[in-house]
Amino acid sequence: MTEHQSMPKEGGLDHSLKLLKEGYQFILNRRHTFQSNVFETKLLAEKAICLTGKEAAKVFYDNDKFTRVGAAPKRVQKTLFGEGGVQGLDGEEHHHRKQMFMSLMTKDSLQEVIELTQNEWSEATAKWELEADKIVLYDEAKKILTQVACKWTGVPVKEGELDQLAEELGEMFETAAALGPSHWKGRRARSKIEDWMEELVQKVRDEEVNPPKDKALYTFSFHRDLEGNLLPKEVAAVELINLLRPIVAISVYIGFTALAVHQYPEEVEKLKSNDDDHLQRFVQEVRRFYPFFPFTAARVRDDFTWEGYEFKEGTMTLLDLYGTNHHPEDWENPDRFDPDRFKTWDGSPFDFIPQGGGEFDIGHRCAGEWITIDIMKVSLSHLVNQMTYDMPEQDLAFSMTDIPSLPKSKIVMDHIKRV
Ligand code: HEM
Ligand code: MYR
Repeated sequence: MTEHQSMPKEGGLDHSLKLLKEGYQFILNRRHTFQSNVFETKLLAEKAICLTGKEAAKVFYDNDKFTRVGAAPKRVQKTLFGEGGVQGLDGEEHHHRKQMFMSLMTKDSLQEVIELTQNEWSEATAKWELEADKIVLYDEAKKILTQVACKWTGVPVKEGELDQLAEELGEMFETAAALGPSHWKGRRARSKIEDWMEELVQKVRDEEVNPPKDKALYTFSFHRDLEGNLLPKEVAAVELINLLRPIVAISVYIGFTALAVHQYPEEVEKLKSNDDDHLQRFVQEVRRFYPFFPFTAARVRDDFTWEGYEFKEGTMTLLDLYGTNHHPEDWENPDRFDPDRFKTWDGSPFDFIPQGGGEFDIGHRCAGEWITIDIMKVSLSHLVNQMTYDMPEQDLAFSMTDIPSLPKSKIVMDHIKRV
């Protein structure tokens, strides 16, 4: 039997502001200080356990040990997640709802996302070549992906409303860790988009709007829960937004992809043949290397002991996603950008977790991970092989403390031409 030992603990009343100030480095800094992959701190006025690394991730994704009910802070629900969505469910209810998402991820449906993305990139590049002195790639990517997301889900949007929608979907994830006026901007964006989406779900149910039956707008509007009831329209709206918002969030990864293309020309050479393995490895390394989703949260389901440490029922627990992707126990030279490391990666669901770990169906691993990888590959291939451009003098530094992070300039490009 393992001896109980006391968990390394950060003293003091509350460290929420430090978390905001230190961003992606909050858990990492304390891992160094305590020389431990487990420690206790205080966040949002309650005791919180922080975990990092592959072994800790295995425990975090054990459904018998952790629950998601009541795990996401209210302010994150009001901006990023919404209320009543799949992120906060457990057990059978979660499995059934998650199935609603995963059933969209068929081969044909993913192929459709790839083709939509290719078309939007081609149209946009043609327009930039003709009309734009320069572009801000991140802002353009949000528009491209808003089109992709709406077409793929069957959500109708008028041409003139697209830019505004791209901005508002962006605000939901851009403000997820913000305070003050920015936080309120995120709340307003969510509340407006939810109203619009609820109305749309109602119209689909009333057959005033008739999307194709295989589109998410249709399947989510008519999804039935385990008791055979339609979802409240508020919840169906939250789940549809759980498709639109994160597809647009891939713009952050597109920004980092363009940065990597700029910073690692020797790696880019390998992409010129458009070989799928090389594109895949480059994209995986972008998702591992650059900071995006910092950590995820759950609560201890029932008391348990792990490695001698006691986890008490109800305790808020954070798993460091960024830190796990860079953990020196699991990665060689973790701070080196090296796509070839994925040649020999064993595919573990616990050490490479930019979009969460564990299983898709019964766990909370990101439902959109395959879409993300496909959209990134198409975008990378387009940047390298379907267009030429210059990157004028700009500030490409990205912060390790701002969540979400992005190169400061948001990637300015000029002299754009189609190839
Ligand atoms: C969950 C990251 C894109 C849909 C998650 C989680 C993370 C994540 C960290 C939570 C994992 C956990 O709590 O254990 C990301 C990142 C993305 C992205 C960094 C890049 C932009 C997408 C896309 C979609 C999507 C494109 C949909 C098309 C979801 C859904 C969940 C989720 C529905 C909830 C899953 C559940 O609770 O069971 N994502 N995601 N995400 N993601 Fe993503
Ligand atoms: C998405 O829109 O779902 C995908 C990307 C969002 C990244 C947002 C980064 C801030 C996350 C705050 C973390 C709070 C977790 C409890």
